[in-house]
Amino acid sequence: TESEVSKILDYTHQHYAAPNASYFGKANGKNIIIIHLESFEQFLIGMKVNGVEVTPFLNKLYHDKNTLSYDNFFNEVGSGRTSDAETMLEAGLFGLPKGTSVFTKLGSENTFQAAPAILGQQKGYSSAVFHGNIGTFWSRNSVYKNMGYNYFFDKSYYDTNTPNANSLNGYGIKDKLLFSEGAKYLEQMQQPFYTKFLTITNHVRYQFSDDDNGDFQTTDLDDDEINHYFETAHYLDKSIEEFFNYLDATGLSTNSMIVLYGDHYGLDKNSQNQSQHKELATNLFGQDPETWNQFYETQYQRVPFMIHMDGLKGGIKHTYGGEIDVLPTILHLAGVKTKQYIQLGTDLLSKKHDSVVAFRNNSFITTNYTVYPKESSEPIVYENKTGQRIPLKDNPELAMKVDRWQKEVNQKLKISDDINNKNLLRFYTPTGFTPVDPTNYDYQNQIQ
Ligand code: GP9
Ligand code: MN
Repeated sequence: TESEVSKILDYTHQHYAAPNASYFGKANGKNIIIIHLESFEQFLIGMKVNGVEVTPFLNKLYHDKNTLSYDNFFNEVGSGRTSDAETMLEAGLFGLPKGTSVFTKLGSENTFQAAPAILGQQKGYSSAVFHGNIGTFWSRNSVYKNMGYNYFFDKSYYDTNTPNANSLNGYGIKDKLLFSEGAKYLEQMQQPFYTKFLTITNHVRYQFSDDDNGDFQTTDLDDDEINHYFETAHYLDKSIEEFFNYLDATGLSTNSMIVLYGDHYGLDKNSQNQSQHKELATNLFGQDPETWNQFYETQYQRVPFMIHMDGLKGGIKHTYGGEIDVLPTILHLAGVKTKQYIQLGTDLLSKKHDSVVAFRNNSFITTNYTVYPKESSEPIVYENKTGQRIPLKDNPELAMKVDRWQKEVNQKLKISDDINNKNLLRFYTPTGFTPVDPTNYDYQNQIQ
């Protein structure tokens, strides 16, 4: 109700991180192109297999002088996976705690004040999502209407009858086709546009056909899923390169800001319930298997986050942050103030950025520590630098800090759950914002 909303507004005002003046509005009036890198983990950046880079194009982009890159950026998804990453990106709210997704459980009914509507109303942006799967997956065809997306180009919009015979995998058309076919629609969009390309080929099972990857030779580990992961990641990298070539050729790259992020882990548990990250770390990166524990699993929740734009002052930033922080970061770059919106992250470029990264199971990571909530006795705390466990009983000062961080994390997740579960945004309309009317949109998607 209204009184719950006013408490939440107290919270967001207290936690508000004002934009950094040297970045605010730097992308004013530019197109915004989001590239959602399916299941793409940070360790792939710079990695070589058999002497060859897995993702040569993204590696170059990562080091480009016009790219802001982050190496301590974490995925914060729960069971909603891709759709949770989208909820954070578009609405600045977390996914749900367990077993379900905001998109499928609530998104078709709930009120959002999301990126496409904000940018559309405040800066005249048109908006679209491009995705190779059918429109009903994760209920996207109805959620996007509530978020104010003008267009949703799902699988049915792309011509799969191309010379590229292997155009499909289990979850939809392959990424090269998504970008090359998507370009037909992108070209016709009114500028500036806010668009999102959801890639899919690098999705678990990592199905792949050999003819796409030239000479790339993958690893030879016992777990074939890991071997295939590098192949589809390599393919994804190529598809991004082709898309960038297209953006350069059409001149779109000079008036666009391109944002890339990995949505969540790609390696997880294999059938024996062994950690694939452990397999990777011990077989390829030389870690002693005896040392493996939850601390390392959490370190492997890093995913890339990059912002590329002509004239942007780039560099590799070590700031700790996560997916919840993307929305205010992008809006501030676009020259949109965010104080009146209920968004739970903070601008990564702000001097007031909150670097405590909350995970959906209430564990968290800070610049120096990785923490798991107390179950019976004390919280489990590791030092990031050494991976050593720090007993809190000898360290009352740290114990107090951990306690404070944990309360903050719990509170933030609880506020997000209340907003989502009780559909609280219907009781609040930010100044200058017009509630979205989903009946304004008709996507003509493939529905089965
Ligand atoms: C399906 C795709 C995959 O359309 O977004 O979703 P995921 O399994 O990663 O949540
Ligand atoms: Mn995903």
